[in-house]
Amino acid sequence: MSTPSPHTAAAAHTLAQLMGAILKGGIRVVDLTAPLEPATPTIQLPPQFRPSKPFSLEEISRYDSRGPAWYWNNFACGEHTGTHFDAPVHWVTGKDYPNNATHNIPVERFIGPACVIDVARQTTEDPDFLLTQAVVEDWERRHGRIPAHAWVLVRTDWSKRSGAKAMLNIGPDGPHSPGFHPQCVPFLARERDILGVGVETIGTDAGQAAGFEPMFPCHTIMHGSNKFGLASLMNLDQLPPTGALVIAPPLKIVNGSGSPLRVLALVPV
Ligand code: 23J
Ligand code: MN
Repeated sequence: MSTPSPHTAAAAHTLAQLMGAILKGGIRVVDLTAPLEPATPTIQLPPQFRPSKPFSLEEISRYDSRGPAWYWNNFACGEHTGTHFDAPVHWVTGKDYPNNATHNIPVERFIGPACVIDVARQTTEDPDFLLTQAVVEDWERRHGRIPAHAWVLVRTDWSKRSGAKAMLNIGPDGPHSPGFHPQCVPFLARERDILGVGVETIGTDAGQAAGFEPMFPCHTIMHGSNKFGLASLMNLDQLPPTGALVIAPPLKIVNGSGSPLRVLALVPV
């Protein structure tokens, strides 16, 4: 081994301090992941489009004749099931970026500071509420400018709705759930150069976004800007507006468009 540089020593100190704070309680680890089970709601697209499989478990053995000392399952689900990551290659607008899939995105881009924008009051009053640039700029006047390489997490309290029916909130004209105003997405992606957005709803776009111009603007413009999405997050009410660090690495599926994942936030106490 070569002689450690002063930089290495400083970095080792930083990591030791981080671990110490996690163990002693100075930093709390908050799980932003929803339970993944057959009841986990999946996105409902208009009927002309092919649907995604819900989550299922199939027991291989459980300490029995099929495997006397071990328990394990096969599982099946679409890549975009439950708490999941959207890679740029998921959308046609992001298909030509290099390193745009789950296996080849540079791993540093899975970790970033969280800017948490609370619009729970607005979404309680209006399930079709759309986050606008004006609301983001008002947040910035109170909490500072969104830095580059940040995760922008939108708190709607949607994850407190229990069951697929309340989450999807489907009416005669399709689903009703909050999302992004088409004009806000280029602001976040290009003027703020964020890593991506995270939401509590089943997808990053509003329930009614199939009919927006452009169609599904968050997917179209975020992935068209080589940015990511995180959907079906929970516990955003446990995060401060700034100061938390979010870790969100998807499974290394070769040529994956996304994957279910565990999302953790490190929060100063
Ligand atoms: C496919 C088509 C439309 C949408 C989605 C997937 C998602 O929300 C997703 O999970 O990426 S809106
Ligand atoms: Mn998705």
